[in-house]
Formats: sequence, structure tokens, C-alpha cells
Amino acid sequence: MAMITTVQQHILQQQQELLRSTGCEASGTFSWLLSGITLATKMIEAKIRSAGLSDVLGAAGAENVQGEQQQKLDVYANQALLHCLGLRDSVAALVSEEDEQPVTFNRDAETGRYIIVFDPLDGSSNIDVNVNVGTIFSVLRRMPAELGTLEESILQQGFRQVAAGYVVYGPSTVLVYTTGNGVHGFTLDPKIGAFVLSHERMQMPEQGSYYSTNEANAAGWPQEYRSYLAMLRDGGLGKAYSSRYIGSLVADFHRTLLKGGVFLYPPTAKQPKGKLRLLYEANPLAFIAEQAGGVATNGAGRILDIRPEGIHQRTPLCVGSRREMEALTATLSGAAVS
Ligand code: P6P
Repeated sequence: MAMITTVQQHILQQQQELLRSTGCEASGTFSWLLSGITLATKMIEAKIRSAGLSDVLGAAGAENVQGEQQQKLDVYANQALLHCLGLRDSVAALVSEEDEQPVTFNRDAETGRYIIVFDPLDGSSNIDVNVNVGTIFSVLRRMPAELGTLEESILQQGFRQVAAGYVVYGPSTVLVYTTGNGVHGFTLDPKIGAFVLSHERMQMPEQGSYYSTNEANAAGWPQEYRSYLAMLRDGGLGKAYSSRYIGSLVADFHRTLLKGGVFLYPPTAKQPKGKLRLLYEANPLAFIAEQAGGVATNGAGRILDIRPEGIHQRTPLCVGSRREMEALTATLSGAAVS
């Protein structure tokens, strides 16, 4: 029988490696935490697979904190994650795109050591047309009480994440995560209901051949972004580019991780601070991108260095291969592209 490695086995192996290399006891808490996330995403996956049949499609009639029509699947996905993670006593707080305020558990700082931030079902506008959607998560360690409140622990800079990942629900369901020791991908095997290792140590290509952005917003971008895309189109990086834009962040990011290239959501006239969320979209994807050899900025600086001020804060997001991102940084700083 072909040997398989499930995500649980992988996490435990990673923790043993961490123990061997740093001597620090990475308690089993983290793998227990991750199992809460994977259980919830399997529940979400099952719901999405049969969405059209069980009248789950369509708005739930309610509005979420973002003022968007809540899709029933959004509500279900949020409840699944809150339920599966709330039961784990190592969780101090849960922060969701769907909830205006964090859900906190009055666990003492020794027990409740982790904060999980998530977008339960990103790309929800694509649900009704059967396009890939995704769950994005980010794990932060709670700071010791003397160093900061729970609120301050939630608003830590992205480079302090202890783990980040996403699940993309598509033709197959793929979990990608990092704990700072490389990026690893697992494919859900529906026959055994387990995420099985399928992409070990993922590396983003040094350069790709796709750019990914909503060009309908181009008139409202800062001019340098239009010049950058024109440069790509004119072969300025030595190759032809094609456009790929799914409009579902996790799907557009996953393709960029696998194939390389660049994804851009610049400031627009309508949203001068950008549209995507820092805590549960840009930060986790930036951590993964950097761990895979890529780059992620807000156009002016590293995403992971941004000091968050609010849990639903938006940011521009530029993420992709080193070559395209170096050229973007040069263009945005007015330097000539080499
Ligand atoms: P636009 C989906 O609603 C989402 O939040 C992300 O998944 C996606 O990248 C972005 O918005 C698409 O936004 O303005 O291009 O439709």
C-alpha cells in the first residue's frame, strides 16, 4: 500500500523536527488546534459539494458586518469554524470576517495561548456560479499578559504569525499551510476523508507568465500600476504575459503560488485603502508567499510589517514571484525597471 502522510502526521513530524532542531517543546496543542480547522473545512467542503441540491445557495437574507448579503454558506462556514475551534481550550480568541467583534473565551493565559483569525468563506460572491471559493486562516500566539492585552495580541504584525493557511474548494479540495518551516499542500481524499500530502515544500517560481488583477478598476489606480501592466504586456520582463483573474482570492493566489506571476489588488478610486483584509486575507497569504520564496507588499512596504489598527482593516495587496515583484517595487518607487 502506498504510504500516505496526512496533515496531522505532517504537523506532528514538523513539531518533532522543531524539537530536534531547537530543543523547544512544541506541545501537541498546535496539532490539536489544526485538527479543529481541518474538521471545520471538511464540514464546509461537504456542504459546498452539494450546495445546489440542498437550497443552501442564495442569500441568507441577513447582512454581515461588511454590509454584504450573507450567503447561507458563509453563515454555515463561520458557524463550523467557531464551533470546532471554540471547543479547543488552547484558543483565547476567534476573529472572523463575518463577526464585527472577536469571540473571546475567558481562558487563563496559560491555557488559552492561541488566537485564530479567519475568513470562513472567501469569494462568496462566486458561490452561486460554482467557482472555487476558499477558507483562509492565520494563527497568532497570545502575548504574555504583562506584554499586552488580548486585543493587542490580536493586532500583532503579520511577521508574528505562528501559522497560516488556506483551503481552496475546487475540482479537488486542497489545504496549503506553513508554520514557518516551508509551505506544504494536502489534497482531501474523499475516500478516506483525510487531507493527504500532495505538494511537499512548495516553491513559487522565480518568474511566471500571468498577471492577475481586476482591470475594470484600472482608471482608479495610481498611474504607476497602469505603467507596470503596460511594461509586462510589452515584454518588459523578457516574456509574454497572459491575464488570469478568477475574482476569488484563494483561487487566484493558489495559481500564483503554483505557476508564479503576480496578483494585484491596488488602491482604487472606490477603495483608496484597498479592498482586501489585512488580518485574514493579506497576512496569511503573505506569510505563505514569503515561505515559498515569493514577495508580498501593499505597494509601499512588506505586508507582514504593517501594524494593524483594526481587525477588519483593508490593505492594497501585491503578491507574487520575486522577478515580477522586484519590477513592481522599482516601478512604484519611480526607478527604471532593470
Ligand atoms: P473584485 C471576493 O469577493 C473577494 O473578497 C476576493 O476573494 C477577491 O479577490 C476580490 O474580492 C475580488 O474583488 O473587486 O475584483 O470583484
